[in-house]
Parts: sequence; C-alpha cells; structure tokens
Amino acid sequence: MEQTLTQAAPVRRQRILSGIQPSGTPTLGNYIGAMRNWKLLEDEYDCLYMIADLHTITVRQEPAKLRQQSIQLLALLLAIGLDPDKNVLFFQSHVTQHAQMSWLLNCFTYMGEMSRMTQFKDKSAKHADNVNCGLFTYPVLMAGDILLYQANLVPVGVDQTQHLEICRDIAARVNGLYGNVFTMPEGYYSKVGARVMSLQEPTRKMSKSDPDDCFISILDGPDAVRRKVRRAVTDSDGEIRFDPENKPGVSNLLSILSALTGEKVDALAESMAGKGYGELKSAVTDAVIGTLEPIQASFTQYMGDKAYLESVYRSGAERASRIAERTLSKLMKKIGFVGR
Ligand code: ATP
Ligand code: LTN
Repeated sequence: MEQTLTQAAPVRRQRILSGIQPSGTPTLGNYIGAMRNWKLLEDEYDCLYMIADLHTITVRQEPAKLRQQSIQLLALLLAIGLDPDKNVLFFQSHVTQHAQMSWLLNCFTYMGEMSRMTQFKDKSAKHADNVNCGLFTYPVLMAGDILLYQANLVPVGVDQTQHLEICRDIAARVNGLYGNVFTMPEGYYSKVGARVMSLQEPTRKMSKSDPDDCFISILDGPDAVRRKVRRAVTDSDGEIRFDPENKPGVSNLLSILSALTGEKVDALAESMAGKGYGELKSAVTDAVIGTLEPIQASFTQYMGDKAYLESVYRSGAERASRIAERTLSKLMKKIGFVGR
C-alpha cells in the first residue's frame, strides 16, 4: 500500500521586535533588563532588533557621536552573541516605513494620552530647553515600530510598560476602525533585573544619559567598574538585606549580583547576612567584570571589521523593510489613500 506523507503546514513562529537607542554606550541596566534576554529568544522566535536612532534625536545629539554610538551599538549586539542570520539587526532610520507609520498613527492618537506618559514628563523636565514635538510623540513612533512587524512579543525593561500599553490602545483603535490591521503585541519582561537602579540615586533607574558615576557602561574596564561599585550609595545600618523600599542601594547591588550569578536574591542575602557592605561590593565587582570582559573582547573584534558591520546592517534593513512595507501598504489602503 502506498503511503502518503501528510506534511503539517509550517507554523509561523511568534515574532519579536525590540529596540534600543544609540543615545550613549549601553549600561549594565540595558544589558540585564533587555539585551541579554534577546539572545535567549533567537532559537524560538523570529526576532527583529532595531537600533532606534530616530528615537534618539528627540534629545539633541552631536552628529559624529551619534554615528559612532550607532555603529558601536551594532557591534555590541553582535558581541553579546546575537546571530545576524537568526535575528534581523537594523537601524530604524534605514527603514523609511517607520517615519511614515509614525505620521499615520499620530492621527489616531490623542494629545491627552501622550501627556500622561511619565517618560515624557521626566525627559521634558531634564531637557527643559528642548521640549520638542518628537519627544511628545515618541510613544507613537515606538508603537509604529512594533506594529509594522506584526510583533507578538516585545521584550523590554519594565520602564517601557506604559509605552507598550499605549501601543496596544492605538492598535485596538485602528483595528476597531478598519478591521484586522495589526497583531496585538504583549510585553515580555525578564523576572530578574527588569529595573536596575542608578548607583548614586538608587530610587531612579540606571540610565545611560545620566552622569557617569550613576551607571556602569558595558564598555567600562575593570578599574572603572571597581571605582563605581565602591562608590555606590548604600545606607548606614550595615545590614545586608533585600528591602528595596528601605534599603534601595543594597537591594540594587543584591539584584545585580543575582542577575549576573543566577542565584536567587533571598539566597544571596542569606549567605551574606552578617558580612559587611565591602564584601557585597567586591562580589558585585567580580561578577560585573567577569560578565563584561568577554563581551568587550568580542566588541573590539567586530569594531575592527567595518565591512562586516556594513553587510549586517544592509541586509537587516532589506529584510526589515520587506515586512514593514506589507503592513504600511495594508494600512494606507484601509485608510483610503490612492495606491501607487
Ligand atoms: P536613555 O537613558 O537615553 O533614556 P535608556 O538607558 O533608558 O536610554 P533605552 O535605549 O531607552 O535605554 O532602552 C533600551 C532597553 O533597555 C529597554 O528595553 C529598556 O526597558 C531597558 N532598560 C533601560 N534602562 C534599564 C534599567 N535601568 N534596568 C533595566 N532595563 C533597562
Ligand atoms: N523606547 C524604547 C526603545 C524602543 C523600543 C522600540 C523598544 C524604540 N522602539 C520598539 C521596543 C520596541 C526604550 O527602550 N526606551
């Protein structure tokens, strides 16, 4: 008897999109909260990772520095191990559909929604001399980034929750008006280290655009790491205990240690109970240096091969824009524009 093999239809893997701004060198917070999780997803999902350079100009940038930081960020994504064949790595500004989508979505977003965004409030206070419209509509550009690729999941740090919510609201509104245009995306947050705090002001998140001693950069050498951790703000009661509300500095160090060693925060706090802050800091220093050294070595190699970097971002932009164009044309048709 003849046997026929019935092949199951290929199931499309879930799609992931995320982005990081080239607004400086990434910090340990970016690494723990976002970048290193991206590597864990590449075998199970279709992943696109974008260098969000359009978002970066919401704050004034020096052109040469922006260019250098952008290339460095690409080299860093490769250095943390992202495989450019499995992941689409690209610059946001190379895929023109982002700017186009952002305009369309601006017309489906309300001023009131944007005024509630905490990042807008924070950044406009920080850059009071340049409260531009781009800063105000930043979440719309971000919503477009996600929706263009019909992403199912968006791995980000918890500071992006509000932006993700607004993206879902916009998607629901457009779908409500025109039928199924967009896939509804979900946030994907890591359990440990989703919010690494500033070393100097441990009640605020560690941010790459803050003063240098507040953060550890992925490219900081051992001396800088040692110095910054030694100077990290703690408290005066001398007890190692995980209590973010009353002991934000010590708790932040414990979280960092836990994120880098894989040991649970409670277990670490228990094993360190009775020890001094000096010992905690030295354990954190060792863990950070041990994590960063191999990344930095690989980064230096990638930076030495500009032609390779160029081939990665060119191919990334081509692959990304093919997907993005499909969604953009679909929406434009639904809205009622005459097709080209
Ligand atoms: P900027 O300081 O310029 O606003 P940023 O440091 O907040 O930038 P982004 O490029 O906006 O970094 O964010 C990249 C990713 O890193 C996002 O997913 C964000 O949630 C995550 N992230 C940023 N800071 C932290 C942090 N302190 N802890 C955990 N995750 C973070
Ligand atoms: N706003 C994000 C960076 C970003 C992003 C995105 C993240 C821009 N576009 C799309 C996820 C999906 C931030 O991390 N500050």
